[in-house]
Amino acid sequence: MALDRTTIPNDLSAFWMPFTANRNFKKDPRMIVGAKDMHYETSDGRQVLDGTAGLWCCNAGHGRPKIVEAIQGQAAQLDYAPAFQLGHPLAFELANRLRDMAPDPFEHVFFTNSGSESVDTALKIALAYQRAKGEGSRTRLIGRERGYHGVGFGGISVGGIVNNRKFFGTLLNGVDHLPHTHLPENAFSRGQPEHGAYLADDLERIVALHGADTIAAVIVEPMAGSTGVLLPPKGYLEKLREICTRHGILLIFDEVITAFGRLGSAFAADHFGVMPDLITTAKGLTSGVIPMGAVLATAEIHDAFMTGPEHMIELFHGYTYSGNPIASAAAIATLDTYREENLFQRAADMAPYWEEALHSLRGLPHVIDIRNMGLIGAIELEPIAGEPTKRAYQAFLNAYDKGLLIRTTADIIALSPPLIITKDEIDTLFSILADVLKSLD
Ligand code: PXG
Repeated sequence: MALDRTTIPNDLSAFWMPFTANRNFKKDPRMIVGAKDMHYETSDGRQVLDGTAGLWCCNAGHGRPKIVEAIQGQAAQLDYAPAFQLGHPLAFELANRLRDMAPDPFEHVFFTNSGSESVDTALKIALAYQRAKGEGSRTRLIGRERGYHGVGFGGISVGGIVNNRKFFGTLLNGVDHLPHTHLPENAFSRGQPEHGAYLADDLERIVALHGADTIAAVIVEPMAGSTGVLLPPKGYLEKLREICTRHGILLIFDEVITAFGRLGSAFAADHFGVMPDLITTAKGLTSGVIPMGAVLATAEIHDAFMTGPEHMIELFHGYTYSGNPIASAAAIATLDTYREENLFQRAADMAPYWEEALHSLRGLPHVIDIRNMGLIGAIELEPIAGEPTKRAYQAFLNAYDKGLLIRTTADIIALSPPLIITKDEIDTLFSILADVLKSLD
């Protein structure tokens, strides 16, 4: 008998939901039962405009025919093949496609199943690379306050979101953090803020403290998403790159959110014109449809491993589902969709309209900052005294009731719609949001 996929089970207790107020949710569940293009369909038959591309991932929108067909076809052709010591054509084709799409220095691709795994993979490659080069004393990893790099032990160690770290013991040894880039004087910036390039100089302090020869890599989100959209100040990433290069430290861009068109180009590295040594991706790689991630590496890094006897495994790392056939098929179809519909350029073309509409919320109650870049926006609200996060959470619930999906983190509303959003839909989104803001306590 086919499962009924649209009615709500009468027992919600077994599923321990991720990053969710479980008890609260289960008293009053919000169930999604369908999705098409820019909209979700709820179990009570409502259409909800997707203002967040799911969780920053459904960049091509929902239910896109080419992706659906690719998954269906691949499931019938080859569902799974062992990922170690065997291959299947699509994983190689996908890697080639990513290499061709990536900035020049990136010639190799390591497949994972999520952003968290991409981060762990990149950190491990960085450590093993330093060792392969004869620089085994470089074992420290540097992250940044307010950084989000997923939820593996590597990611939460270099990450800087306090609640994601403090419950979980002592984490990785030998990690230090740069300061975050949120400066009050940059409030209501449009695009990259003016002030704060100097914050990258803190890396010199860390180098002086520990010695460059103990540091393997620095990892940052070129645009910090999860913490509530913090944009890199002008000149900041360039400075970070220069300091890393000068000290033989690898620079990792965590592009799990920024890759695949979010900023109007394939990668943030392209957008900012700053080249890291490793790039982590996931989310938009398959438009969120199937779990998959990828780490992009330069030839220099990859080739450092290709020494020794040829029958030997060069990197002792990988996942059962690295380059999974159905995920590969979904990713290729996703990249085809991006290309055929010119979605990255579309995002770039739509960005000025998006920026105007977003900043029109300035002056509404509780709004203390608005930030944007590409098809990303953030509205920071004044927290209710003594009750942080409550006001934004109310906004989330209220928006959902009014037919709009937004994300909130602390008292910041984050927006990141699918790249297919139209001007009319942008207008609808901000008119609902304006009503929501006016209705808040
Ligand atoms: N790095 C970055 C920069 C991310 O944004 C991850 C790694 C981890 O990816 P996985 O696939 O393991 O979840 C992320 C994930 C939000 C939100 O609302 C952001 C993420 C995930 C869920 C919610 O901001 N980012």
